[in-house]
Amino acid sequence: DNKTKTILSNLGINAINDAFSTGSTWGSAPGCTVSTISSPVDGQKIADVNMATTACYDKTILKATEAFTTWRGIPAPKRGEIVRQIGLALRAHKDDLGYLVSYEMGKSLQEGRGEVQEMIDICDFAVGLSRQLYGLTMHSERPQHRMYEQYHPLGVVGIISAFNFPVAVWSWNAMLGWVCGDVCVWKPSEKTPLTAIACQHIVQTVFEANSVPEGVSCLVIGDRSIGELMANDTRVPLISATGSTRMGKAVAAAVGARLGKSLLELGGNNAVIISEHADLNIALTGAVFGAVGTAGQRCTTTRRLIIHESIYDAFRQKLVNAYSQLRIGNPLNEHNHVGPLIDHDAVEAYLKSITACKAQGGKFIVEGGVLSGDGYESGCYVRPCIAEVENHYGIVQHETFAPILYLIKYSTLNQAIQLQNGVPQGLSSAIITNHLREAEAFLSASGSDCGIANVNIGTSGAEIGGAFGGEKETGGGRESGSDAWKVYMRRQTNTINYSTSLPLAQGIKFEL
Ligand code: UN1
Repeated sequence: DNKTKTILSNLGINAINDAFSTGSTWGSAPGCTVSTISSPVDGQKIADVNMATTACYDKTILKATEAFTTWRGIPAPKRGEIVRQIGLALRAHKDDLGYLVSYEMGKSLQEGRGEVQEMIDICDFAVGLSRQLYGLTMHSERPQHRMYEQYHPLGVVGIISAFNFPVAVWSWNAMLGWVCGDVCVWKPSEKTPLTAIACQHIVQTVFEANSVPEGVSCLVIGDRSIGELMANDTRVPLISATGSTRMGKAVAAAVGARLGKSLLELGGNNAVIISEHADLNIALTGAVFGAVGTAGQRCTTTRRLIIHESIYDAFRQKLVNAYSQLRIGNPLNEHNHVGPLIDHDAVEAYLKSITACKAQGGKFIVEGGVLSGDGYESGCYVRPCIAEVENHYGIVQHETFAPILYLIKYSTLNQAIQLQNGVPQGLSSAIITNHLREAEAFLSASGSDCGIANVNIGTSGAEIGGAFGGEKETGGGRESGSDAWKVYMRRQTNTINYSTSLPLAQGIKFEL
């Protein structure tokens, strides 16, 4: 579309088919296969991009490794200053980049801009952090000895990101990695290379102005074969991967086999418990945004509502009414609530899950289906739907990345918590209640087993200041805020003897 062309030229992007970039150098190699990217919004082709080969990957890693020796020597607050400038550049390009995210990925324009806002927020966070990479000091058991710990840069961070947050999740990793003194090699989802290319350009303008060496920010456009190369590569000490549990298990096995570090943010199966003490207006808006926002394609999307029996029928009716008012259509039109799924495979998976749900006993109270006709030409628009189910159904235990919401009834809070925890995933969770005891029980050690547990807020839309991630099949990683930065550094314990003798620890005597 024309707007996309204008935006690309605003960003100084002439060619968008290169398979890799190490900064100002962009390139491809003989043997690159071509992948055609089209928008789920209107089905129009956006670009043909080259997919990186092993040779492209190797070039990138070599440059990154070389750049690390310079970058790690720049004081952290100086690296933070450069990240501050990236935040300014993102502010300047917020509308353009937000539009590209929306057009390439299909989320609403507000959410596209919101995603860029998350990037700006993490830049600000990283700037502050660049002066706060604190280690502890300890009291040595030996006289005239000093003990402390310091955090050093780790090296090359491999970032594998997913299509659903095509730019924000990369930025959580890259901005923190950069202030920590690491260099980053990013493999974006092969479904959303354009927004990644745009980010690399924005960063590169700032890096060039600050004479940052080639290789500190690298991009490799490729499929899972590139992810596999990274996971097995001992030159990449940390792999941060976002995506399906299946992908995460493969990455963890490969990285683990070489005793590398991995940071995994995988599937969720997030539930909201709606208590009989809930403010039902908060419950309704939270549940509907959580379930249909981003067309159900957030890791934090609300997939299950666990509703108290005394309000079940009334709340079900409210949901049905709310769903009948949803406007499904072009996400660039801010009037619409729900945009398309990412591609036809996602539509297939959505349809299969609906069929499976029915076969397993699910009863649909809002029917699903694929939309066709005017405005729906891409074939990626589907109806958000709702089914009454039981928690143990195979399909309910599984994360389908689509707007299918499951309703489950409960009678006691303990039972609700068991249902909430009774899935393989453990990312986000919420309770809507005005009852202090219920809220605290939900947040206690015997409450939610998820990485994120909210009260009177839905499951999605976390702020960057907290550590983001989850337990069980969600992979255990934490990125973004709090002390998530520690995984991007190596910790070193230092003991210094300034006495004139050599006392040994644990009182051991050894005389020559
Ligand atoms: C994701 O879906 O991978 O909490 C990230 C949220 C967003 C990030 C989601 N801030 O919904």
